[in-house]
Amino acid sequence: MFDKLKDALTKFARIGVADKGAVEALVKDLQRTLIQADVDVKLVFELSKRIKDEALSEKLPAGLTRKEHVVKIVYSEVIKFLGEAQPEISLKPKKILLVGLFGSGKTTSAAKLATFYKKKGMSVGLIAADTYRPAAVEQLKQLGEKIGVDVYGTDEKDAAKVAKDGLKKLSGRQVLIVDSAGRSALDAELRDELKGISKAVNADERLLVLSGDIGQAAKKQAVEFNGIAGLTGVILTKMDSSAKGGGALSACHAANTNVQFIGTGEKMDDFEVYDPTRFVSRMLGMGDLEGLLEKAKDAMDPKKAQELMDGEFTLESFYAQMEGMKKMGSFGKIMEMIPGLGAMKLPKHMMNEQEEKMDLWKYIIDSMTPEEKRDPEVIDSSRMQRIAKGAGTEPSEVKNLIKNFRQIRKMLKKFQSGGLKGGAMKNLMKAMGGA
Ligand SMILES: Nc1nc2c(ncn2[C@@H]2O[C@H](COP(=O)(O)OP(=O)(O)OP(=O)(O)O)[C@@H](O)[C@H]2O)c(=O)[nH]1
Ligand SMILES: [Mg+2]
Repeated sequence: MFDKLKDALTKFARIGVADKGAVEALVKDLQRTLIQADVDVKLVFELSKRIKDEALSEKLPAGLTRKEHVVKIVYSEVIKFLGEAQPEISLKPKKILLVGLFGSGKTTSAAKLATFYKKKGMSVGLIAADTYRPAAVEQLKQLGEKIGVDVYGTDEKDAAKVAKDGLKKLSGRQVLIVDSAGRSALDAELRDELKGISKAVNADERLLVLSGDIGQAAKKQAVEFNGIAGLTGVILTKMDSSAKGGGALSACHAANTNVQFIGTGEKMDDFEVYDPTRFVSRMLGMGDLEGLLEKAKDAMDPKKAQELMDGEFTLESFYAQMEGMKKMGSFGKIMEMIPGLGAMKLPKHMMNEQEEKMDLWKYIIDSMTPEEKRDPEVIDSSRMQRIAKGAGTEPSEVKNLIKNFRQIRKMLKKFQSGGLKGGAMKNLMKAMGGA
């Protein structure tokens, strides 16, 4: 699902003009991908309508091209749709009860949660209250041993009693996590059992563990389990291996449950707090677009950006550009954040050099005459000697600066005249100028 969404946006970023046809094509791609990810069709159409309406009728905010505007809308609508609330994971002492159907990942998640809180410096205990599946206690004990967390588990068959005894036995721990048994469906037996455990544990957090691969069926389960246990949150597992993760996420959101954690693999560290912005950024393959635009505006002098756009590219504007980029973070990372530009990589050595050598370059440029700054091609070897001396460095460094300058200039020229005219680079420059 994620790759396809990325592809759709990259395709969109590459087209010339973001007109009605282009927006409609993008929305179609989006629809197809979301439906394949098992998102509820009705929700998909609501989402596409909102995107189309906003993208085509809203006035453009200052500083954004139509294309950037559309990408931003897609981005924020998808976040809203998958649940934009950032879960708050408190580090207060607490009791956590995990519930869910067979094989959803409860036991694995119990150990992952234990690892999570242990890393936060809290003492943790695990309680094996799955008295249904024969090997369940042993499974949790093994996991506990691996991560260095005490596990309470016995042969006792009454799950509520196990939970109670375990809480007593491990009572000094700050975080107590109770694993429970699953069934293939939420039948009367499981219902009764969960009610019993719920009462015995009186947990601060009651988390439903859902496998991402069930897609929109997550909604029904979330609603039903909520009715029994009064859920405080959801852990969505197998988000690494499932094409239906998007469907499960949107279903949890539609069921008014908040996804706290996502499981992204079988290892204990394959587990993270669900961060909607980060998740969607990764999914759409464009980093934190809004953050970038904010930062870019602060970092770049609009006049300098305009000079670049007008093709008046001198060593001084080159320097200003580099400095702006440096303020924003690594050059390479910034390129990756712009949809469509990620693929266009600058030579790596160049980015590193440029970041390290900013101060030296400033001295070198300061030692040049206005004529040399405007057109470094006039710099012959005797001028190079003089400039190097003035900057307290070697002529080879001057040469190196000019080489970098030429490379960027060549790239800019290509953008200004070539196939990407009016495209991604222009957007980048415009974003930097903030106008
Ligand atoms: N790829 C992947 N596999 C996972 C993830 N979470 C759990 N699994 C795997 O899913 C399988 C079932 O996990 P369990 O933790 O035993 O599930 P359970 O809900 O405790 O199962 P029962 O106790 O039988 O109800 C195991 O093979 C896990 O390794 C995940 O986030 N990603
Ligand atoms: Mg289990």
